[in-house]
Amino acid sequence: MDNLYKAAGALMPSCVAEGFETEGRIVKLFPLGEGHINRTYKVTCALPEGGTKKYVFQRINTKIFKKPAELMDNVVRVTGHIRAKAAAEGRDPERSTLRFVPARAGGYLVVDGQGEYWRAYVFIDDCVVYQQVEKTEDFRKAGVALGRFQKMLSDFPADELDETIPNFHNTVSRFADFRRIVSADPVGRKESCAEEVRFVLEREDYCGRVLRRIDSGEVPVRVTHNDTKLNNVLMDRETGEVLCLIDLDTVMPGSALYDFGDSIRFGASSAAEDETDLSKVHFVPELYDAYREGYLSEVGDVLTPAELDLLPFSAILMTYECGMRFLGDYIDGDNYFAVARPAHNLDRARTQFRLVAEMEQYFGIH
Ligand code: ADP
Ligand code: GN1
Ligand code: MG
Repeated sequence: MDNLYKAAGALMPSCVAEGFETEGRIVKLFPLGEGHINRTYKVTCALPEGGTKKYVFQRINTKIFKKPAELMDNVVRVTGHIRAKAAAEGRDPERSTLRFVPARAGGYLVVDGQGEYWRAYVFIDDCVVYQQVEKTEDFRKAGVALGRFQKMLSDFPADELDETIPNFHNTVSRFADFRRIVSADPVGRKESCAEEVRFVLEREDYCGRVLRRIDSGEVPVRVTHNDTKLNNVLMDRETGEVLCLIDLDTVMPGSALYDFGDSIRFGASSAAEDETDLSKVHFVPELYDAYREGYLSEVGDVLTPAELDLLPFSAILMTYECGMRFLGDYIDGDNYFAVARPAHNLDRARTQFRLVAEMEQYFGIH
C-alpha cells in the first residue's frame, strides 16, 4: 500500500508526490485556498544541497471537470502563450502565470490508486491573495490583471481550446437546469426557499441578453477565464503589484463580459460570498468604478461598443447566474459546490440576490 503524506485533515498518496518531476524530498504539506471545487495543497520539498523548493499539488474534481487531459492541454498552452508575451513585455515570466510540472510518465497528470487525477505547479513565492477587497486600489489592480490577461490572449485562437465545461456561462441553459431542479425538488427543500426561487424566476428575461448580442456578432467570442473572483488573482507581497490570474481550469472561449461581471460579483461587495447577516451585504459602487478603470486601462481600446455598453449589466447577470447556481445546488441537495453547513448554498444564494437587487437599483437596469 502507498505511503500517505498527511496534511491537516487531508492525505496525499505517495505515488502522486513521486509522480511529478519535482525536485527534492517532501517535508511539508498543507491545504491551500478557499475554492469550492478542487483540493489544493502547498508542498515544500527539501533540496539535497540545502534550501527548499515549493509547489502546489491539486486534485482535480473530475465530477465537474470530466475531461482532465483536455483541460491540461488547454492550460499548458494558454500559460505558455502568456509566459512568452510577459517575457516580451519585460515582465518576469515565472511570476506572470502558472508553470505546470511535467509528470515523470509523460504529460502533466498523475492518476492515483483511487483513480483521482492530480497536477502540480510551481508555487509563486512572496505573493498575496485576498478573499475580500481591503483597499480600493488593490481592486483597481485586479482589474488591470484581468484586462492584461484578456489582452495577452487576444491573439490566441479561441476555437482551439476545448470547452471543458460546456455552456458554463450560458445563462439560458443554466435557467433551464434551475427550473428542472425546482420541479424535481429531490430533497424537499423548495418550500424553505420559495422567496429566493421567485426572485430567480421573475428575472428570466436577463438570461438571453448577452447571448443574443453574441449571436448578432456585436459581442465577440474571446479567450476568457470564466472564474475571475478576487482569490484567483495573485499580487506581489513586496511591491503590491498584480502578478497573474490563477485557477485556469475554466479558460475557454467566452465573453469578456462574463469575466468582468464575475469579478464585480465577488469583489465589489462589502461582505463575504457566504455572509449570513444580509444587513452587511452591499454592492459598493466605488469598487465597481475602480475595477472598471483598471480593466479599461488595458482593454478599453479593444472592447466593442456593445461590450462597453453591457459592462454594468454583466455584473448583474453574473451575480444573478451565480446565485441561481447556488440556489439550484441547495435545492438539489448540495452536489456541486463544497459546503461546510446545511444551508451554506442558500446563504450564498441570498448574498448574491441581495447584490443583484442593489445593482439593479444603482444602474437602473431591470
Ligand atoms: P481552488 O480555488 O480551486 O481551490 P486555486 O488554484 O485558486 O484553487 O488555488 C487555491 C489558492 O492557492 C489560491 O487562492 C492561492 O492562494 C494559492 N495558490 C494557488 N496556486 C498558487 C501558486 N502557483 N503560487 C502561490 N499560491 C498559489
Ligand atoms: C467555483 O472553484 P472556485 O471556488 O474558484 C465555480 C465558479 C463560481 C465560484 C463561486 C468550475 O469556483 O463558477 O463562480 O465557485 N467554479 C466552477 O464562488 O464551477
Ligand atoms: Mg481559486
